[in-house]
Amino acid sequence: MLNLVLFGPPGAGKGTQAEFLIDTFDLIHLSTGELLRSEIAAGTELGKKANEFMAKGNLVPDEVVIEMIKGKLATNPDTKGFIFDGFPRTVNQAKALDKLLNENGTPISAMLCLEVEKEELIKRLLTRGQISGRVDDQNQKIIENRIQVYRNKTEPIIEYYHPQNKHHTIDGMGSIEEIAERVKKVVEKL
Ligand code: B4P
Repeated sequence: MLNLVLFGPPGAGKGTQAEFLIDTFDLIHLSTGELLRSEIAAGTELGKKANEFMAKGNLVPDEVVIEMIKGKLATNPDTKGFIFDGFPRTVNQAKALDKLLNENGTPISAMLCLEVEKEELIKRLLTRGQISGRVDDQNQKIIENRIQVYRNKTEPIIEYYHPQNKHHTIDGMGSIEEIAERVKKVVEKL
């Protein structure tokens, strides 16, 4: 089973590169951002709670996203593997994910870390904000908060995967196709 963590700051291209990986390697895409946005769109209690955090560019509490992922893993037992996009976002979430996967004997194969300069991240997200209607993409202050939250709470996860030899860095600057080619090369070697 191929279980990939697609990692990087907001706007690094996680969701974008996940599209290529799903087609090439026949994996199931689990994006916590997308799952949370569909809860918001459906007006559920979970969505209402998540929106309070997401609109400000803060992380949704660990227990909410862990429960959500747990449900998705259980409903897809026969897949060739998963792409975890935007999850884990804290060391706590990384530990919880390992626990869930180890119960099934299907650990994380690799963490693919997309590296992109801050100015480029802001440019990409503001551009998306003009068409997507996502409130968290429309305001530079909120975007900068998301990047700061990434540095403080999410980046430490690298220190969790690195000693397990699962951490791979990928240059995330350039065209979407160029980056997809780099990602593919890393995955093919696993
Ligand atoms: P996410 O939905 O994960 O949003 P994201 O970090 O912006 O990444 P995304 O994958 O959507 O964008 P991409 O870089 O592909 O999270 C949103 C919020 O949800 C978080 O802030 C948090 O509040 C909450 N949340 C989600 N998961 C959570 C968790 N586990 N725990 C707690 N809270 C959680 O693309 C960005 C843009 O760049 C796109 O428009 C794309 O077209 C463009 N782009 C991509 N690659 C490009 C390239 N090479 N060149 C030019 N443009 C490019």
